[in-house]
Amino acid sequence: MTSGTVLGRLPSGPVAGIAAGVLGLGVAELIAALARGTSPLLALGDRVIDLTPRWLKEAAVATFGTADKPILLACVALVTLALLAVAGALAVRRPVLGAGMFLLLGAVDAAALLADRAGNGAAGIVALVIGLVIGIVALVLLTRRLRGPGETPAEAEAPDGFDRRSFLIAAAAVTAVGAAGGVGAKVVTARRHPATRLAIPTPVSPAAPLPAGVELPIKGLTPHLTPVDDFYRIDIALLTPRVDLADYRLTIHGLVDNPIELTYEDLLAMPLYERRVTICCVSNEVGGDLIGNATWTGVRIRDVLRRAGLTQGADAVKSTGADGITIGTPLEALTDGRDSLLAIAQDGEPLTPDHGFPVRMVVPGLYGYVSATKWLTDLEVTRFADFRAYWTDRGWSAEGPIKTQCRIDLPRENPDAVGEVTVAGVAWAQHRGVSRVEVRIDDGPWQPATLAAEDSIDTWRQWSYRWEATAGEHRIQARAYDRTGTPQTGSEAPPAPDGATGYPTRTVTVG
Ligand SMILES: Nc1nc2c(c(=O)[nH]1)N[C@H]1C(S)=C(S)[C@@H](COP(=O)(O)O)O[C@H]1N2
Ligand SMILES: [Mo]
Repeated sequence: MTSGTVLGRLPSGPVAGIAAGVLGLGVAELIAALARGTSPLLALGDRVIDLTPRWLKEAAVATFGTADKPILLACVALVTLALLAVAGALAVRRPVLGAGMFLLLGAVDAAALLADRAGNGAAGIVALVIGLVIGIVALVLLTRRLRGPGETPAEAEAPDGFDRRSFLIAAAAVTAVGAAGGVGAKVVTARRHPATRLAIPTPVSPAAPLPAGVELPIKGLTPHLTPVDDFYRIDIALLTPRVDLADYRLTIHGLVDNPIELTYEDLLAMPLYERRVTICCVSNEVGGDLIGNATWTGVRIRDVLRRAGLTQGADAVKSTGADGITIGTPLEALTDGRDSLLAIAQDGEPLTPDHGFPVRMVVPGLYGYVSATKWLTDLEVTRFADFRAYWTDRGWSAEGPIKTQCRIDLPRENPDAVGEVTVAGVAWAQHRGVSRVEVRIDDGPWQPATLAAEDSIDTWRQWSYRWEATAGEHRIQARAYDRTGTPQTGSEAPPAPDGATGYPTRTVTVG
């Protein structure tokens, strides 16, 4: 047993624990995927998100932005690996303890699967149990090689017959089978998404042609339209709900004359509207990138509500997503004439799973957490006084109109020479419209920026400013005005409870 590799020096017990655990998890993931069950690993991650306190969530989004989920998953994976290693170390002397720890980990995961609201938790649990049995058998078999005849760990005493090389090969093989199961599970779920085979009917009301000049000819400036792949993603669902179109139903009920239930085909058969709308997250810090502009196609929410027939007294719609979220939206924003949509397409293609397939809400002028429900399954016409929603339960305000705001995107780096420097960015005040943007350098006077052509009052607007830069360090600030003539506020506030304020600021050193 004189393997000189790094692997060779790893303690065998933990190696056996990790190998057996990876095998069990891989098998469980694969079976869950094949049985259309909830992924045991993602269910665990989802539960962790649910139980994470708000301050920590905010810190995670602030620090890692939209990478918060991969990082959370990596943490869950690391903790799991560490616990598997401990189980392996225990199993060398006392197989029962090792197996017991596997069972304990399995029980925690089973609890997470039971709490799963989005998918098929039962099939996930069956898969988990099978994976658990296989993992425990592998753990016992692998660690048996490490025990001497009299229950003494082989490593310490190198008893006859212990061959570390063949042990490591066995452990590596077991790990590889588990990893293959995990990859297989990914492939199976990725192939299942049906959206690519769907065709979106031609809208009765297409989006207006893009006005000339919405795009300023400036290299490196944020494009007017955000490609789907670059579109920010914020939700509580680590486990992206996979909604089967055959089973999909949208229920509209509450304070209505006739509750209705619509299938996906029912929605496609209604008049479709296509609109460009910039949506934005209330968690967006000043200068942040949790905002994007897309072309959405869908049914007008007011058309659906009219079909159901509104009765007196309602002031809100409570919507529910397949991930279990509840969101409260002022009824007025859905009926006052703006194009609030039950969107089925983004940029002409069916919604992607990440952005709410098959149906999501898009409401011009309101932050996502009070309006942009993804994987929408239920609309209840109600009163704000009669319900609580997911985020308002967590301290965010019940109403969330988007605040007038702007962002400085250029210059991205310190200008290397004095003279003309292009300062540019985007500004938004959805459903009021942006009328003016100003820039100031080093607390000097506010100077007007050049605005790109307005697409609509529901979309952001690019702006630019030519700055005669002098050598040294400078502070650039910008502010936007909405069409009522009101400038954004300069007083600084954090995202909670209803959206960050303050001037975007960039400090650069010239020369
Ligand atoms: N079902 C569901 N819908 C949701 C959320 C969610 O967690 N679950 N998050 C909301 C929030 S906070 C925002 S900002 C937008 C983000 O939409 P996007 O991920 O498509 O950019 O979705 C909203 N809709
Ligand atoms: Mo959000």
